[in-house]
Amino acid sequence: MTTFEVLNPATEEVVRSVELTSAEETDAAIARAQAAFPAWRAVAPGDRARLLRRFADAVDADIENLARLEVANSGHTIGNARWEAGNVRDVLTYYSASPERLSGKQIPVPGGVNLTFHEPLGVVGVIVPWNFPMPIAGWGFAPALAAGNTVVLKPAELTPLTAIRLGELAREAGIPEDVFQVLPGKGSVVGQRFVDHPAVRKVVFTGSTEVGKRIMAGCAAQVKRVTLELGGKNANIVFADADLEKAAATAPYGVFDNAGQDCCARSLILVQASVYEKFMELLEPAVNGVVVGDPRLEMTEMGPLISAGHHAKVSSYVDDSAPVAFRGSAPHGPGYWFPPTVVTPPDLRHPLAADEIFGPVVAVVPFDGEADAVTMANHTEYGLSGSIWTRDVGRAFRVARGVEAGNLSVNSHSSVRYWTPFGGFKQSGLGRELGPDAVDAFTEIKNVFISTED
Ligand code: TAP
Repeated sequence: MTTFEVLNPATEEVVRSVELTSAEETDAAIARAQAAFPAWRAVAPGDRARLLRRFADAVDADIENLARLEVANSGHTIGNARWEAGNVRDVLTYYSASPERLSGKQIPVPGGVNLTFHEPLGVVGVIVPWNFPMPIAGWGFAPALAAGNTVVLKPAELTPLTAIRLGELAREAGIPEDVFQVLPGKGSVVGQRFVDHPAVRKVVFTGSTEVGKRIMAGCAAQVKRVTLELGGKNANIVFADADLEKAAATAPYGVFDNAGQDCCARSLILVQASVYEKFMELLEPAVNGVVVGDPRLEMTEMGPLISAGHHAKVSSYVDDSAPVAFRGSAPHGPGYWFPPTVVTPPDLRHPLAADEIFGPVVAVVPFDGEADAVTMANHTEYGLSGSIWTRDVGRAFRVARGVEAGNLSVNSHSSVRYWTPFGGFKQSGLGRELGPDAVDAFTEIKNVFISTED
């Protein structure tokens, strides 16, 4: 049995050693999930709903523990980590309403009665990245379980601790052991078995676009269902008529939250040229005001990066030749610290303006008019989220409809609300999570015709 030492990214100390699941153990877990499927799908809708609500209650009672685990494992600020645990509870509660509402249609046809049914798929494999270990797990397993599927879940190798705890809480709540299994391990081993094993009927993947493409290609061999939530290079468009003070004060939080390790991070700020200088003057104190430090402290707004390897990757973008406008501060000493950094690349082809850096680095580039802003926001293979700052309602709608991205916010940086659909255009993904229709993505529609003729 191989093990992995989970490190605290704020201190570089070992938090815990976790056993890694092998390919054989993954196959055995998938076989157990497959065997558990007939009984789970047969649980009466009201009982399945009750079990999910009990699971939500167990998460609610454990929020402080889950949050502290995430602070230690991922370096998330304690405030964020509490929100993330609460999000798992809320998503479970929201989808606990689904089993009793999973109705089909009665469609008028000649010669009989026609009904549609939403049938569960079977075993669903959920592959989770390290940047939001709790919420991204919940967005997959909650609707999948609600629809009557069994679930095998692979957390990221770096961040397995809260997923393991959620598995324990599910069992405490009465969800049968083989209905929801958490399998810590390597993507190339456990994740790959989810793709290759024929009993896994759907893969829900969140992570890099590069790995996502390989997962999609692998799933094609069995026409396996797949949902992909991938990267983003999201524009925050600030028009001259906006509330500039508010736009500048909030821009750092739109990108530096979770140390920029967020696929929805607004890491490209497009500012109308006529107010560019003024915006930069307002942005500098806002960036300096971001409190970076010990993520256990209530006042902290930004913690460390996840790992030494990721720190090296982010650092490679900000060498001595990088066009740095100004930087905030970060602690020295142990931990993968990186200060909030504002850069001004000359054009959108520059890697600072084009790549998903996935760290606290934001590029600011001027634009001339509304049409330029839309063209520039769309100048990327990604299309996940974005923000539009303007006081002109017509412009807000025109630009929101013009930007090729799945999740846009006007005069705000909000992307994720569990009531509303979340997902990407272009190479940011395939399919949608959350919102009222997410359960449908974990079912197949079956059509049944019953003849009424003599
Ligand atoms: P990925 O390598 O894409 O990892 C995401 C998940 O996929 C992890 O659980 C990983 O397992 C697993 N995985 C890796 N290779 C696999 C395979 N062949 N088959 C099945 N599963 C596999 O992302 P990362 O290394 O965590 O981060 C790299 C970059 O991806 C980041 O710098 C960032 O740009 C981007 N990223 C985007 C997002 C979102 S939300 N869009 C989230 C995280 C990262 P292991 O943990 O064992 O590698």
